Amino acid sequence: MRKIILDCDPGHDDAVAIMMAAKHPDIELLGITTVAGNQVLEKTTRNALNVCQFLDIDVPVYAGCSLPLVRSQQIIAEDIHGTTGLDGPTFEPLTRKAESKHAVDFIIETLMASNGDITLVPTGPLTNIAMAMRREPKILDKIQEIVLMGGAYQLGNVTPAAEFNMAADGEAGYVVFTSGRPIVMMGLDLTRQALCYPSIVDRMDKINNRAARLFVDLMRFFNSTQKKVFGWEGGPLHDPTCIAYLIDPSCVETRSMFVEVEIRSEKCYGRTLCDYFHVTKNEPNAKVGVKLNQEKFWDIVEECIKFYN
Ligand SMILES: [Ca+2]
Repeated sequence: MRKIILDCDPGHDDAVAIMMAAKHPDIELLGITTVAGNQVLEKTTRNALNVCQFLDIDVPVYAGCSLPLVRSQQIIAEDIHGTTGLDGPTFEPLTRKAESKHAVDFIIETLMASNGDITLVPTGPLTNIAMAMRREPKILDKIQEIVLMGGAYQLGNVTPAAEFNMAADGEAGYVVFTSGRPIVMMGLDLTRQALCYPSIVDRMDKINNRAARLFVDLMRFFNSTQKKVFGWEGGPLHDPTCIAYLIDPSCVETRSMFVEVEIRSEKCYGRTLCDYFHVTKNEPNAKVGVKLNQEKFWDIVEECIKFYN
């Protein structure tokens, strides 16, 4: 059983990641922390709570940072995730509340009280994680592994150079990739192999439970905006690749690389420079996802949805 903290910015694919992590017997979800990203913090927190309430997930939700570490402006992805950040499904009135503790404090306290057996799973901008590392550097030795969604060694999505999470807070990415802790990076190169085609949506629809209904409502909206923006019939289910990897690492082939995040350039800000061919001779600091076993991946997603009633 793998203990994790899911640090997210829901977000359609984050919502599916929450769904998958919450009930799988191989994962113990200690807490959900939220960060500004796909939408402003107030909305990403609300979305996390809505997903937990809808699916009856009994895990505490902690709100974190509402602004990036250094950038003066928060970028959001309203064109992809809509005005709520989770457009598509309709939720009942929200009665669940976020905990009063700040996400960064929760991350620090939980790690410090642990035996070094907790994996951090960030699927949004890395602001909370970087802030925790700077506020209490002693947590570094306590982090077992960081399995994150972000970056790309090929093409970006918000700029030609950069992926959204890294472009939203490049400095936070810089802090995490220079932390010296083991990192597994699921970048766009990998997540673009997890395209959720209409046939996949129909397959999950047949499970016919609450989680399947939420998945279908989320993906129908997500696929429509992905088509508008990128021209794809199926949207990449970015964040769930992290959860699938935790459940069965064999569904993702990785390659060890030295990765650094560009923070000085105007046009390439947030670029993850991944030394694929080891040309810098720098010691690799991350395992980067290169190939997804799609059959295994969708089987895991289906398995996770089936854990609900
Ligand atoms: Ca996300």
